[in-house]
Amino acid sequence: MNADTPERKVVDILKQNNIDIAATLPCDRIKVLLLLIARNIRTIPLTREENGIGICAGVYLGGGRPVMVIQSTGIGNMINALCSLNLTYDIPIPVIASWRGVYKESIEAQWQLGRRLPEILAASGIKFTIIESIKEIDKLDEAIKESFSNSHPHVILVSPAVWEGYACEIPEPLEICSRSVDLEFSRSIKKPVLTRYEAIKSIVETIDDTGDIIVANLGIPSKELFEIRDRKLNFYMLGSMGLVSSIGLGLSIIQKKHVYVIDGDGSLLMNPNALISIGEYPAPNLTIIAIDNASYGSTGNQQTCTQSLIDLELLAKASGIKHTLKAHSLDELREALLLKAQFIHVIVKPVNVKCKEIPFSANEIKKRFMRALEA
Ligand SMILES: Cc1ncc(C[n+]2csc(CCOP(=O)(O)OP(=O)(O)O)c2C)c(N)n1
Repeated sequence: MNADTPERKVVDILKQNNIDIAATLPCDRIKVLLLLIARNIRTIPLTREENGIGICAGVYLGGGRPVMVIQSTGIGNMINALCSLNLTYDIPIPVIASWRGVYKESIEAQWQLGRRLPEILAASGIKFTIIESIKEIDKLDEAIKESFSNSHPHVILVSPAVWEGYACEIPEPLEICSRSVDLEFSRSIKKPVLTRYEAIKSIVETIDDTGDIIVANLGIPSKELFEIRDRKLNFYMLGSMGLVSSIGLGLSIIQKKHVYVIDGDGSLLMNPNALISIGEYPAPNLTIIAIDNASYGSTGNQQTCTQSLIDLELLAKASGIKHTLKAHSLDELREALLLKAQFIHVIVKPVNVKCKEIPFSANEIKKRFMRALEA
């Protein structure tokens, strides 16, 4: 590949900035860039951009320097996560977005969001930089540095004009091999006896108190964990429903410590894509504990479809997660935790224990957690 192509310059800038993980989802205009990034930087392919925000937040919290490389339409899938995670906790993420809808755009579906993106980002309080041509490529370096030094997201909208006129290697189509699916699954789900509080207490009592990480889901699970045992290696989610397992994945990719994620049925059903990334990147130090009370417990126990339709363990298996277990009792849960199963489906009653509020700001939760990881 020509050494002076815009794509090469982008990869050089990423390397100069010590970027160690790139979370990507394709756009036709950056297919050559994506190929080059995959050859040079550890790449996590995404199935939905919002998950990249969770994974990259976990990577950053664990001491890494992530970047996202996506199509600008994906920003429409990320706004809540950017605001409720990155802006709330002060977590940086440079997002290189192939800016569609404006320059020589023939796809009508790109126009509406694409043209409005600068206003949408400005109104959301998200910093952004526009790069219109290769002459402005140094702005990418400045934006990456700005994101990390000020601990907030920075979107870099890169016009397709940047890549125009250079002779580039076109990616070869993949060779698709034959494959088989061997999945036999039959489980009985008993009437629940445990509560979420009892399950979380058992998790805290079973794991390594001084060495293991717990990432707890938003709402009552975080408050219950705080009430049972507050520790510096607890990361409490205050928002970003559906992203807790993605954050756990990011942490486990960059960290050696074991990461236990307390997720919920409502949250997993909001974002089952998280399981697909975990299936694709099986980290030996990640355990997802799906506490299934068949309801949106934190908002008043409205029923979810795990009661009637979906088995979360099967969903995990179908997503490529191999070592899964179900737990109805404290003994079963303890055993599954000691086995460090990748996914534990815990059947509980919809009971919320009244707990005090977590007295820390998001920034305090983040700083305390990151300091504990550095120690
Ligand atoms: C995008 C979004 N939609 C809705 C909510 C409101 N909300 C907060 S917690 C929650 C329920 C979470 O349910 P689940 O994951 O099953 O966990 P549980 O509270 O039952 O432990 C909901 C709907 C939200 N925070 N974000």
